[in-house]
Amino acid sequence: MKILFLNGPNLNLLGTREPDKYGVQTLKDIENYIKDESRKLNIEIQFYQSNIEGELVNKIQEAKGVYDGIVINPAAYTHTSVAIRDAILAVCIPTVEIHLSNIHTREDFRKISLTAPACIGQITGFGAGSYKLGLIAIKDYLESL
Ligand code: CA2
Repeated sequence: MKILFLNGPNLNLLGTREPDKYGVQTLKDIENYIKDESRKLNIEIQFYQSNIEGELVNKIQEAKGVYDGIVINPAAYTHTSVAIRDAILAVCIPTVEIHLSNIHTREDFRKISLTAPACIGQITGFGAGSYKLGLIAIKDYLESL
């Protein structure tokens, strides 16, 4: 099983600012944690971060035929990106949306996700744990097919 983890804008800053909202771990720390977990589950993963919407769209398109599932934290693009939503729908790869913070308890504009309706489900508010829960969710979903 091959899973692609995608990370949107500013997540490269994790662990350096706003630890109250997003925790103290860097994205590299989370990647290492998820790599350890995926090894135990015999899952191959790739981690990718971009601040550029089109690069995330390209990665989703390129995942077709290569990855069985996608776990995505689209970050701010969650609330704005029709392009990412359309790309997820176009490739027909089962996708789980994840967030570190609980977007439903924050500002009104964060409560709306344009990307979640293209996904099989959304996990939000468990910090770095959302990445592990995303891994388990996509694995269970793919095994149930
Ligand atoms: O809670 C999440 O995972 C978010 O996707 C994080 C995004 C935010 O726009 C979404 O509404 C919810 C923000 C990621 C920015 O991360 C930073 C990390 C450190 C310092 C500044 C920003």
